[in-house]
Amino acid sequence: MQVLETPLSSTENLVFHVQPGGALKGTFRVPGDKSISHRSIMLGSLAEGVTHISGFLEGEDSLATLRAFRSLGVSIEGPEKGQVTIQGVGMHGLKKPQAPLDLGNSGTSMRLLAGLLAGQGLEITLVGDSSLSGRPMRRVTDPLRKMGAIVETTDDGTAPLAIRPVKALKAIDYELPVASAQIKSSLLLAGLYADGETCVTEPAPTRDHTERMLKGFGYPVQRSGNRISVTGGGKLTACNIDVPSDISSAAFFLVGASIAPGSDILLEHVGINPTRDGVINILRQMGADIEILNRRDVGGEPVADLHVRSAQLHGIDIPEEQVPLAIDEFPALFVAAACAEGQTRLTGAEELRVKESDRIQVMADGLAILGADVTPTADGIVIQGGTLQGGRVNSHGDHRIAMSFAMAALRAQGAVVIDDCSNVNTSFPGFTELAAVAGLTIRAVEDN
Ligand code: SPQ
Repeated sequence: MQVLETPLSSTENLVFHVQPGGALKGTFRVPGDKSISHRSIMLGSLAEGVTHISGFLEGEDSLATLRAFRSLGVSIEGPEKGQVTIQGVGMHGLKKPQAPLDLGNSGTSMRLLAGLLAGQGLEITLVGDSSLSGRPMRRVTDPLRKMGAIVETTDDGTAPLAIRPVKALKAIDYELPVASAQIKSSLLLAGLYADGETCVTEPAPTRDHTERMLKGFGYPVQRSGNRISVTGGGKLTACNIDVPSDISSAAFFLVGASIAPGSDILLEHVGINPTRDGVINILRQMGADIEILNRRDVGGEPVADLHVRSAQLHGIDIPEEQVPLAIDEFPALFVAAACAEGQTRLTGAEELRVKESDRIQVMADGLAILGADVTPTADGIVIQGGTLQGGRVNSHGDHRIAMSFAMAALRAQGAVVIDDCSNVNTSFPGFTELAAVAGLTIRAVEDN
């Protein structure tokens, strides 16, 4: 199979060396929101007219989406300091790519594109790196088939995904088996091309960036409780998008500043969409000192500045309704729990096992190396707070695990060395530089 772009993630071992102790101080802006960046490229490409994006995340995941749309014939300028300009081709203007689309490490790109491309009448193959090629895809291909799409997986239900042309898609009424914004979004995007009204019911609220952005592009979206629907056959009108800072990237600093005595930071322009703010709610329940300042609305997304000062955290039973609202922040929250007084218990989070890594097991293994008392369970973890020592841990190529262990060093009694960190670039380019300015003593070393 010929792939046009060079592979998105490098194979060399990028190792983080983080010295123990320190405090976080200063005013910072973390990079743009990954989920919103993906969606801005997708909808901007299908819109009529020119879409300008500012604050676009120049990380490998959102760049994978951008390159995919270039390969689908869309003219996209940038990114240049977060600015991107898209000449929209309209709902039916995408062209057959010359080669499979390489989506690197990005689950969002693959699952949303499966839906968006299912009704284009084009033959397209989607491929990813070894981590993405191990993640479950039937969760989107099964309902897409019910809509009449032809989207094939491997026998294991994984990528590559082979999309074949079909004449038409039909609307379905689908109950999501898991709380997943990626499945919801994939079906809504396919629904734009379906005959009739596509309805998706979610078991619990999940991030609603797709719905908000569709409305921003002038496409009607109905919501009644947990049931969301779109009617096919409409059009998108180009608009300007200001991408807020990613709360999932801010989370490392929220945790770092909370656990490191003497810390005092201000994180500017952070997206605080209520379907993403679980990390703030959970940390506050643990006793964190987080002030939400200057709340405002930016292009349909709530944004604020977050002021964080260190505090003595205590363990809690994490309320299950917070789980989908903080799903990507648990690696960082586990570090907070390991530094808290008493026990923290997480349940209802089995989805963590099918992310870029098995985030329950990989975090449990790393925290145990650092001397924490952790017990992984099928759907969560139990963490007894205490003292952390230094040690060498492996992120298993998972960006969020790597950055979480970097913050753990703030409370460790020896240096923390983290293997396999190059995928930090998928969501947080410039992490080591920003973390160093904030007060972490961190070095990234290539070890071939
Ligand atoms: O894109 P990818 O690789 O799936 O990224 C992750 C992450 O940690 O960055 C998950 F591993 O975020 C997902 C998130 O977990 C991004 C996302 C979205 O933009 O719609 C939704 C969530 O996934 P899901 O499976 O719960 O819908």
